[in-house]
Amino acid sequence: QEYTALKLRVKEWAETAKTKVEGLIPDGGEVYFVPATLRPETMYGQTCCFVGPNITYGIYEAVKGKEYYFISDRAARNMAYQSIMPSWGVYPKVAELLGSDVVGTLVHAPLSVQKDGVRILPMDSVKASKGTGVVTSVPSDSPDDYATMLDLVKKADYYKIKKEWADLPLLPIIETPAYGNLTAKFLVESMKINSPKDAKQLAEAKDLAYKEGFYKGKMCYGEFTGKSVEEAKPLVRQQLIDAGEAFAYAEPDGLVVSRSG
Ligand code: ZZB
Repeated sequence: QEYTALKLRVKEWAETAKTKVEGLIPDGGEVYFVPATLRPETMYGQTCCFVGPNITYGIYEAVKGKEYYFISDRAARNMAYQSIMPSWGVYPKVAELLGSDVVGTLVHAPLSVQKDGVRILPMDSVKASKGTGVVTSVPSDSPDDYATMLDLVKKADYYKIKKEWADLPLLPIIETPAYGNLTAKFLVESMKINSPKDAKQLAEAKDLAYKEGFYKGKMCYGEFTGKSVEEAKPLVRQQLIDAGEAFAYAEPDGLVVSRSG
């Protein structure tokens, strides 16, 4: 799997995170949350970024004294063998935090219409074993994100978040013949998905959204408006990479199995 790893720069830490990070990042150093995405063309519509509240994350030094990535241990290790970390096979960990420690942190999300930044929010279905364990949220086009957003808004107190961190307008980014320009909302409603825990139905909705979006979708927002998603995807990706706001990250699936077998 070739992902686009996006760099969401920390603007303001949540209280718990601030205490744990204090003194560990040098002056002039920036920390980035790094979600792995297969949909760079949807980045305009980011409304928040998810972490698993019970997952343990690290902050790793990626550019000496300058760039620090908030990701899973597993992702840091993989990155160390993809020339993303400063030296081959090495991934210096400067801090360890729980997902719940960083909920409420404000980050800058590249390309997002939320120019003042988006919040780090909890998502129980984030897998520690996939991508970087950090997931950027595009509720207009990702059924999982849309279902989670509804739940966060409905039970903001239970999740210990401010309702307005999750309750943001959906941005139409991609027009499709079958589902209109808010694919995730359309699918979640028409399939009567009531909770982010409806894993089976959400997986089905995700599959439908991917196919319709990729093969029939047309951009209706941003610089590539009018182009097909198939054309726009690599263009947006390259633009982010050229701006230093993203990098390629590959998931080495199957490697471990074949080595031990
Ligand atoms: C933004 C985005 C916008 C995504 C969209 C999807 C969609 P896949 O297909 O199963 O490989 N993701 C990444 N890492 C994790 C994780 N650790 N746990 C849970 N979800 C994760 O899934 C790749 C997508 O799953 C990624 O792309 C990411 O969400 C999420 F409009 O990033 B995506 C129809 C999907 N639309």
